[in-house]
Amino acid sequence: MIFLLSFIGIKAQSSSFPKGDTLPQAVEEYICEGIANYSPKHLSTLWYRQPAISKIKQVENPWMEYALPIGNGEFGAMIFGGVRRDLVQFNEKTLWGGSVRSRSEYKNFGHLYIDNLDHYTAPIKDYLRYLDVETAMAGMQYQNPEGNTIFTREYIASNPDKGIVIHLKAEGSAGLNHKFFLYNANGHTPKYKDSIASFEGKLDIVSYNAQMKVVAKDGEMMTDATGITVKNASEITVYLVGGTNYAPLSESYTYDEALLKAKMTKRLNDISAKDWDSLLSAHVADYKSIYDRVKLELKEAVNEVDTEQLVKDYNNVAYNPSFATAKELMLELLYFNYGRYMLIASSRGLAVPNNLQGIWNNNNSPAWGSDIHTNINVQMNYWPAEALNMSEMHLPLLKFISNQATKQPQWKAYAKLTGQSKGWTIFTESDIFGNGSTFARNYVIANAWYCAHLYQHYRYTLDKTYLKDTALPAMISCSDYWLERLKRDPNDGKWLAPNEWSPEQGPNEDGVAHAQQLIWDLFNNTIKGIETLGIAEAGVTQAYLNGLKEKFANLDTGLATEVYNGSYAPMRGKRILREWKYSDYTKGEGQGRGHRHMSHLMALYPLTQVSPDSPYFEPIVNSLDLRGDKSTGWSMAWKINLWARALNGNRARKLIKTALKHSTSYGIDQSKGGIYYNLLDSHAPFQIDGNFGATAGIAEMLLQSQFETINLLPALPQSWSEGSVRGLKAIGNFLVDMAWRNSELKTFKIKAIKGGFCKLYYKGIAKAKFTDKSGAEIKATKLDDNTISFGTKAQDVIVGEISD
Ligand code: FUC
Repeated sequence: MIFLLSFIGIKAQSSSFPKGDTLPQAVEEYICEGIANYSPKHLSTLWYRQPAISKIKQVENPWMEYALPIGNGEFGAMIFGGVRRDLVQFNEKTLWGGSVRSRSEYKNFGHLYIDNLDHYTAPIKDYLRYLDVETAMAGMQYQNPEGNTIFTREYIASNPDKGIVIHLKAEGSAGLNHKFFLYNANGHTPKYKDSIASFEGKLDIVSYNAQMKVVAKDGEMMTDATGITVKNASEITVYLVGGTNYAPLSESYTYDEALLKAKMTKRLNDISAKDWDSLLSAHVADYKSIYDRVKLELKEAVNEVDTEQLVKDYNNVAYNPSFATAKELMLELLYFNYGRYMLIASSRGLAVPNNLQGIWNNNNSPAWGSDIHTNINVQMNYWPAEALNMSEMHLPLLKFISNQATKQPQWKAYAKLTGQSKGWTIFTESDIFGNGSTFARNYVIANAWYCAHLYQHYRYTLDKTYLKDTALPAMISCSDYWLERLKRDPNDGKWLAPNEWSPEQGPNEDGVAHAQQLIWDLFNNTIKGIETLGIAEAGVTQAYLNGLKEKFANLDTGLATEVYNGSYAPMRGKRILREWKYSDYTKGEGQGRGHRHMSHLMALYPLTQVSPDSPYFEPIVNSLDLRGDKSTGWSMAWKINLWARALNGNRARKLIKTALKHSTSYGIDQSKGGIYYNLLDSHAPFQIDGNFGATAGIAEMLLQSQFETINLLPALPQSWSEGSVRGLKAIGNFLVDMAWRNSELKTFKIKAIKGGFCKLYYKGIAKAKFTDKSGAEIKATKLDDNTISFGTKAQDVIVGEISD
């Protein structure tokens, strides 16, 4: 049973916090015969024929390979679906070890076990485990060996009711016989009383409290010091809540720990006063109010093999630019929707961004502390938020940035530490208490990257209150930092960021492209933000604005080219974008072509500095090509977005094919990027940025609006020949629906949420027929054959039809 022990956590025990609780002794799972025929109720469903810990498919890390995530935005779990012993491994977003003075890590919270008291000797029949991404519901079912009873189990993490609920049911002559108990991953053994289990404790700063209640229909219940036992019930509902006393704005980052227990007790009382049906319907309605805003259809996609088989079949089909099989389309669609699902499940509520694993972690020494990494990772976690019309899911990051930049002291102290008298900054490895580790302390440009997110939310929502209160104060303060820090290049007189780094390679130099492009973006957006509000509202003087504009006009843009003469023959002689101002590509560490970071290509994506008609477009695309395809999970996800911005849909899909390759490592291994069978992205190991990055990339293939023109189907791969999408968001707060056939746009609908000037681009669009929401024909202003515009009022709808 080595595989069982290794999964639940030799590592979980390496915590430095008081021990007391011990992991339950491993038990051997029953042999489960998988369900023969299954057709999921909803197309976007992950499903499996074995529990995560299975006697038949033994893997070293079932959590990473097979367990399925649920979450309510803050509190979540990984579902194993075991029959002999089920495991619901849970987390809460603010349960971090460490303090403002020491390196911190995101922790496992605990385990909820459901042991089966029926002692089966023959195999279980018709086993099924699933995660329905369309309703945010996980489940499992099986038949007992006698074949007289079907057992079902459903799991949700409810946002409206703030907890995890599990519903067990027996249909047939046998009843439910189970024991429920908890494991505290950081401290003392749980207590049990009157069908309620609880544990509490304290890490370095935060205190935590978890409570579980078991309610059974029919049958008998018994509570002892080791758990809650239910015999012969027809239904059981389990309620689980958990939280910490983390408080993002308090000086100590906590609130009074005495209040935490009462808060969790109330939460448990409230949720357990409701029955399963009402909790489920409130949960599904709440989830769908976000998830259903977008719908992607790739014609022919069918969900007819289990998800592990789907990945295998997908990997067995070589990339074909002109054709995708039904299974390939299915996995691509499912992966896209899974990314949306996981953002809703991990990023609602509290002003704390997703860490490297979102909220899901079973390891008390996770890779990189499962921290908040600022040189690509935490940013990528939020790439899908705006374009996929989930603006509110962006807020936990945006509010966190605003709090740290303007209210809490640490990031301002880091500005001083790095030699400036004004502003704020943070380093690459950071946490929820405002700390940055000592790693790469010259990488201070993360502040500007954060500001790009602050302004992006405004560009999509046009929310001026947010611009004034949240975004602009942090952006102006960040601009102050850079206005003071920039130094003049003695050769060309341009303003440069001193001694910066191009993550994560090459020399530290003045004026690396990465930093210059980010400062260009920061100043550009700050100027626009101030002009949008006016200087008085923005709280600056005209002299300040003039000074900012002057520095901006003389800023090194981070865009310069060189001819590649390195060792990769196919690219030799081509013009590429310079990664360093002074060192040539081959003199940096860029001799090799495969570095995972595309730090100097920021200007193409996620930033918006280089457009297809820019002289830097071709060199930047060459640089992208030079970096190659295969890499870590997040790197491939970034390349999907970059190739979409390069307007090369086929290459973007080729990257999707590469990114969805099954990963064969659970440890840190840069050469094993891909996905696990539960479709979690692999760096390796599991890192959620790649999930979110790929989801954003698919949106970027279908719609782009970064230059204030809505570009319809800018990078549609030939192999997605027929399909439709509903509800994508464009900059300027427009909603876009499109349908295409034979890889050509046929119909589209634009809804102007706030009104305003609407410019559309698609090949031959001027020939389209346009109607308004009442069906009456309307006239577009033709700018050229491919570009048209409309003036719109709030809630106006434009429907376009392009005839064959
Ligand atoms: C960045 C990357 C690594 C890894 C780490 C968490 O530093 O360079 O590949 O993703 O973050």
